[in-house]
This record gives sequence, C-alpha cells and structure tokens, in this order.
Amino acid sequence: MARVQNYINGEFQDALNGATLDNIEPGTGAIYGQLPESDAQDIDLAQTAAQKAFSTWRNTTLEERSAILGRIADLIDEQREPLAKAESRDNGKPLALAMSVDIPRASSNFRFFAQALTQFSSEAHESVGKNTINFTLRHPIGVVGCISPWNLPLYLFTWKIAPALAAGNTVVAKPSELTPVTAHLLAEICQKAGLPAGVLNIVHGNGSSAGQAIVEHPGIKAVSFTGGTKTGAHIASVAAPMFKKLSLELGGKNPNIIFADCDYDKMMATTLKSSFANQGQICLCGSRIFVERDLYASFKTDFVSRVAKLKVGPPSDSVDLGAVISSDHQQKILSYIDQAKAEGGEVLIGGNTVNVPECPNGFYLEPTVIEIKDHHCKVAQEEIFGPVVTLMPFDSEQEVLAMANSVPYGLSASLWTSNIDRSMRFAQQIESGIVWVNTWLNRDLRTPFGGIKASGVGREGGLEALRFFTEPKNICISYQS
Ligand code: TXE
Repeated sequence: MARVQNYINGEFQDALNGATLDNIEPGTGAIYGQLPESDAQDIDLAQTAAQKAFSTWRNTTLEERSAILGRIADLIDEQREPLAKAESRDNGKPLALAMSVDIPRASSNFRFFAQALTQFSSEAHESVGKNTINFTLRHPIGVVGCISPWNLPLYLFTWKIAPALAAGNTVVAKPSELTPVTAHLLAEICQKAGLPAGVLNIVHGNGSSAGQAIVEHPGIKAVSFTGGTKTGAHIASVAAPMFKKLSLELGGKNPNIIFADCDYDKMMATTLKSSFANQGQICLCGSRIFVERDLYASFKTDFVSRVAKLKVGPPSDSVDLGAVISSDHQQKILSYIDQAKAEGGEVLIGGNTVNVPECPNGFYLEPTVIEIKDHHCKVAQEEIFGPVVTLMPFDSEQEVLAMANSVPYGLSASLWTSNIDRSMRFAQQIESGIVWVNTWLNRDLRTPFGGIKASGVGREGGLEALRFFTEPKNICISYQS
C-alpha cells in the first residue's frame, strides 16, 4: 500500500506529533498500513499554507484554474485502475463498482467544475427610475474546510474539493480515517497536475482531533461536511457561534415506493441496486421498501429469490457485495437485525455474517430483507447504513405517503409507477431533497443535491456549490443622468 502522509504546502509529511493510526482492510480484517494521526498543530500548519496560497489562487485566471482542474480530471482517468483497486481494498467495495462508479465520478467532479467555473456569473440589478445600478460580486470565501466520510471516499472528497477550488478558495481537507488511501493518491495527482503548493492541503486523522480542529480553526471560514447526522449536529454547534458558512450532507432513510402499475423488470433490477449497492452504505439507498398490496406477494417471492442469488465475497473478485467498512459497523448492523426480530420483524432472507474461507476475518454480511408490520419500528426509522432493507405492503397513496414521511430524515425517495399524475402528486408531497421516479441514483451534476429535516442543511451540486463556496457582495452605484 502507498504510504499515507499529509499533504501540506505541496509537500508530503507525517503528523507533527509523529503519531499514526492503523488502516484496516475490510475484506481481510487485517492491518495493512498506517496513516498520520494528525491534530490541531497539523491543521494549523495546513491553514497557514492555504492562507498564504489564497491571494495567488483567487487571482489566477479562470482559464488557468480551469486548465489545472481539467488536468486533475485527466490524470484520475489515466489512473482509473490503480485508484479503483486502492479504493476497493481500502473500503471493501467490489472492484467493479469502484471502476464503474467511484473513480469515474471523481474525475467527472473535477471536469464538471473545471467547466462550470468558466460559466459562473454574477447578477446586476438596475433600479429603474432611480439612477442606480447594483451589481453583485461573488468572491471566494478564503480558506475552507472539507470533511468527508468513508462510504464513497474519493467520490465525495472530490465532490467538495473541486467546487471549492473552482470558486477560488484554498482548502484544508480531511478524508475519513477509515479510507485515507485514495485521498493520498489524489494529492500526488494534484502535484503532478501543477496545482500550486498550499492550494489544496490534505490532513489525515480522527474526526475528534483533526476534524474538530478544522471546524474550530478561526481561519477556516466555511465547512462542507458529509457524514453522520449526530456528527453534523455537533459540527453545527461548534461552527454556528463562529458564524461559519456550513453545508451539512447527512444521513438518509429513504423510501422506495412501488406501485403495481410500474415497469416490473426495470423496478426489480434497480431495487436490487438501490437496496444493496456498496453493501447498502450509500446515504441514498432505498432502505424502506413499500409495495402496493396487489403486487406484494409476487414482489416478495421474486425479490427474495433474486437476493438469494447475490454473491458476497472478497472485493477484488466478481461479487455483488464486498465487505462492510469495519468490525464495529458490522456489529452495529447485526444489532439492528436482532432489534428487528425483537420488534416482531420477520427476516425473509439473510441476517447473518458470511464466512468467506479465504478471508475468515473480513467483515462480510448477507444481504438482508426484513418484513415488518409497523413502520414505526426502530429498524424502519433509524439509518442502518448496511445491506438491510425493510419490506411492507400498502393499500393507498395517502397511507404510503404518510409512512414515507414518518422518519426524521428527508434525503431522497424513489417512486415506481407509470401514472404521471401520481408521480407529480408524490413529488409535491414527499419530504425529501431528491425524488427519483422510475429510476435511482440518476445524477446530473448541474442539479441541486442535499436533504431536508435530519438529512442536512444546504445544497451541493452545480451552481449551488459555487454559490456556497463564494460570498456575494453587492455594490450599489448612484449616478447623475
Ligand atoms: O461518520 P462520521 P462515520 C452515517 C452512517 C454511519 C454514520 C457514522 O449512518 O453509520 O454516519 O459514520 C469526521 N469534527 N453516514 O462514523 O463520524 C470523520 O473523521 C469534525 C452517512 O464514518 O460522521 C469523517 O471524516 N469532523 C454518510 C467524517 O467526519 C469529524 C456517509 C464522517 O464521520 C468529527 C457516512 C468532528 N467532531 C456515514 N467527528 C452520508 N450521508 O453519505 C467525525 N468527523
């Protein structure tokens, strides 16, 4: 494995305190490397470098900025295979998924914002009859913090960093301590692409020390965070009194609502993915499946028999599910399955660890379907973030809408129907930031991305992200006619 180091002011270095954390490979359960266990000193060093680089980077022409970000995208494409292998090993996800989704999306993030920055413009407002013109400048904020989770490591890391850099900010970024490797490889790519020293600084370490220091640092003016809802609430409590700009992309407990008039084959193939892709560790997974009663019995039989065919195994093999991220997470998921049984849920398939003979200590779990009687049960209300879905029938639109909206979260929802009127009624009333009709995880990077309720605050994506990473300044000029 590549030796993971901090990347500060264009140089690779260990944590100033010399401490390291072990990096565990989910597929084998073995320690396979170390990463710096950085603390506030390293964040301060990174912030100083970013502050120094800011005045030059913000004045770098749009063409030059765009060219550098475009080169980063090209280099990610060139190194797709080694990056995908590193991501799969570090996270436990199937290699094919990293090859087809994670790494291509990381390069798309850079390419998209390399182009978007050349199209970003501000507004002018002429106060007609008052001899006054207003125009609004959009300036970069300064040094910003980007903190990302382990489930889609390079995908989500670049989803924050690319717009922050495109808008002219300099960045102090921290990937998850559980998946540091592709962030380290990204630093090498940025160096090669000619990103000036100090513009992007990557610091590794635990959330409670390195992450917390980013949020607390008075010289880091905005924080973009993706991760758990509890962590998001804590970050808000630290950052809000400092009046930092905050974008919080948090958990989800998304409904997948299936009507009898849907395109059955397309729905079934997509529902398998929306339930179990990335071992169910995507905040957009449709973990609560509701099926119209007329279709319920046949759906249940077909779905369970399709789930039975999913292959779980070492992420480097041709498998549908690899390993979950950690032993702790595996135990947490299993405890939810126990809780579901205690609350009267029936495990239709799965529910156990998987013994993979060549990797006996890996963190493998069976894809699990639980039939529930009451949508208020814990397993249908709390984010499990694993290969576990609940299944329940419904009789009417009103009933399923009430059940769908009954959770604290509001990130995304999927609806399967051929009735356009119904899809519009749902889209209007469902409490979520994203609604997919007859599709799932279908993303156009120009569209706003984010949730409501406990799923977060603010939007990422397209111009929303460039607006987040800039501060508007209105200039009002009165003139003599
Ligand atoms: O997230 P954390 P974890 C959910 C999912 C999962 C749960 C916990 O339910 O089980 O979150 O996952 C950093 N100040 N999602 O433990 O702890 C941390 O180091 C600053 C949803 O990984 O929130 C990491 O880089 N930073 C999700 C990042 O925050 C702190 C994706 C996320 O860690 C910090 C992943 C602090 N005090 C998990 N504490 C989604 N919505 O996509 C931690 N961090």
